[in-house]
Amino acid sequence: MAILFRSGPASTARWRAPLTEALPDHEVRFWPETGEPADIDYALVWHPEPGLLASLPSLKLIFSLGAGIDHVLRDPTWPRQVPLVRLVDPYMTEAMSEYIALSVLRLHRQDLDYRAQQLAGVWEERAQKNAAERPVGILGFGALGQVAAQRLRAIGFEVAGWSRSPKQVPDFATYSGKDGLDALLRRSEIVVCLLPLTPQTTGILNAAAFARMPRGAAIVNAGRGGHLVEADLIPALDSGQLAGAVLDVFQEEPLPADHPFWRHSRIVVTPHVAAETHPETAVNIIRDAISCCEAGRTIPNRVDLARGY
Ligand code: NDP
Ligand code: OXD
Repeated sequence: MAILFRSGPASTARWRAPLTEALPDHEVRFWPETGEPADIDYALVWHPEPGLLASLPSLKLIFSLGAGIDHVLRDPTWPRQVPLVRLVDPYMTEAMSEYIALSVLRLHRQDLDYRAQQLAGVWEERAQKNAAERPVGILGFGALGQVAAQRLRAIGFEVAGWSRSPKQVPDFATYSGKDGLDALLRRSEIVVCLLPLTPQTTGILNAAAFARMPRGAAIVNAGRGGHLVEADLIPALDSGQLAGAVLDVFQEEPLPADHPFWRHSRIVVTPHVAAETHPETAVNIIRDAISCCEAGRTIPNRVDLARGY
């Protein structure tokens, strides 16, 4: 009974000890040392190469080494009959809510302007409102979106969430569907994207969406690079329709050295670190899911392929 771990070298180094310690009854193989493919029951993957999962004939479960699963679904050969499980780890959720709070506060407190003033040696006050006067909208009101919303609300922001299915969440205005998206964009001075990447959400942050937001609004994208139509962002910033953007995810990662986002004064770039997977806590979630699978119990956080996330 073996487990295959497939991620990049830095991630492999971080996972090796926690994973082998948490699962002493399983042989853990670290890609590319796959060994006999038929021995492998469980695969833990981040951006597996197309064909890898299909080459493992005895797979019982596939784990995404993250909350998103788009990196698995992009392989047309992945074995759809094998349950796919994503990571829903409270440690990561906390990390994301910190990132969102920081990003929203940076935009709200005009950090980009003060940074520019500092570099130019300019001592000048800017008009500043309080958080309660700056409505924030979160696209994707799931595991990450709702906790981020609570964190923002504790700071004082009026937060609304947008999801696929209608929801009632105490203390928050909620929207769903196309009309709901329109309403959320029109009310939100800062729009945070925490959606999964699906055909329905691809390109959702585009020129038409920016035009519906109040003039001088801002965006935070910590979902996936595919949510943003990158060519639409700089024109929206340069025209003043948007005042700023904090971006953690990009169409191409690492962000190419000559990409204009690196040097735009109204864009903050972070290297896909909003909520990194945390092996020390994630291994417990993986161990519990394997126990459920082996005992024939319901496996938590199994991806619903009909919804696509
Ligand atoms: P969840 O599945 O818990 O939540 C997803 C939310 O998006 C749900 O509210 C869902 O609606 C909503 N949604 C999905 N499709 C649509 C749609 N077509 N229209 C409107 N709403 C939609 O996911 P998580 O919160 O755990 O994670 C969200 C994403 O965050 C991940 O898929 C990943 O891409 C990204 N992520 C980024 C990280 C980073 O470091 N930058 C780290 C971790 C995750 P409903 O509630 O109705 O199902
Ligand atoms: C994830 C991510 O999906 O890190 O967990 O982006």
